[in-house]
Amino acid sequence: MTLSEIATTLDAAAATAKATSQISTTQSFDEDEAYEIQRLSLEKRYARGEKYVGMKLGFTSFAKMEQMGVHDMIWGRLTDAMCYKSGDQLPLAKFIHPRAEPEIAFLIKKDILQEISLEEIPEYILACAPAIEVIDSRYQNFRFSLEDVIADNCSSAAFCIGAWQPLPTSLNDLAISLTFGTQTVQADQSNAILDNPYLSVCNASRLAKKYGEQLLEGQVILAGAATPAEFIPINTKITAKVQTLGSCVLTSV
Ligand code: OOG
Ligand code: MG
Repeated sequence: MTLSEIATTLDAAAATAKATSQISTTQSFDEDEAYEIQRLSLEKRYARGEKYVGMKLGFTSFAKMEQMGVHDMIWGRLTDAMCYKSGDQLPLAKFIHPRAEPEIAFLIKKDILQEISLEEIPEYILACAPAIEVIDSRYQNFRFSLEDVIADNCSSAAFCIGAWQPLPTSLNDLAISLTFGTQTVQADQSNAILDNPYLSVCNASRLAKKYGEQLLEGQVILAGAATPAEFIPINTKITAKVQTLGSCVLTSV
């Protein structure tokens, strides 16, 4: 298949919520080609009217890398159609085999046009918030190589951001948890995200510059999960909580 044909296959799998087979088992492609497939598949969403609203990072914690058997940071594109408000219902029929992750989101204050340092973050980032990311690999059994998952827009499917909070001096040593109903299904510390979640912003700026993607005022960055992801059961209240930042809720239906 050409890169464009792979993009069409992955876009159709996402749009119809039907899993497709892993690409890398029949055809090899490298990381740059994988990002080109991702770009081409997002073009199809934009052509249907969806808008790019920011970037998500993946595999920024060892727990996530271990869960999925891959060992490098990745990034994907978020669109307005993936965005849910806290308190919304999440219709599971729109997805293949969705999983939830507790995350931290950042709101961009000023266009990020080059790689920024930790010291520059207050100049470019307005606020942060607890978030839920819903990932939904378009590959059967959620199995993929690093190139496969990049091509598949890093499993991006939906996200929900809680109330924005002013940036604290540090985002270290905060408890992060994911709860289904009354049961805590995942919990860790914010340090699980690159030893410092603010480093996700620096890495997003580096990757945006490298791949020519936007990080503009009003757009968002998802830092990457602090814990492994959990399959979402039906009729379940999903809560992501970040100590001092608050929480964010979706209910699966
Ligand atoms: C890839 C997406 C990983 C994260 O936060 O690490 C990700 C996957 O696990 O399917 O979103
Ligand atoms: Mg994630």
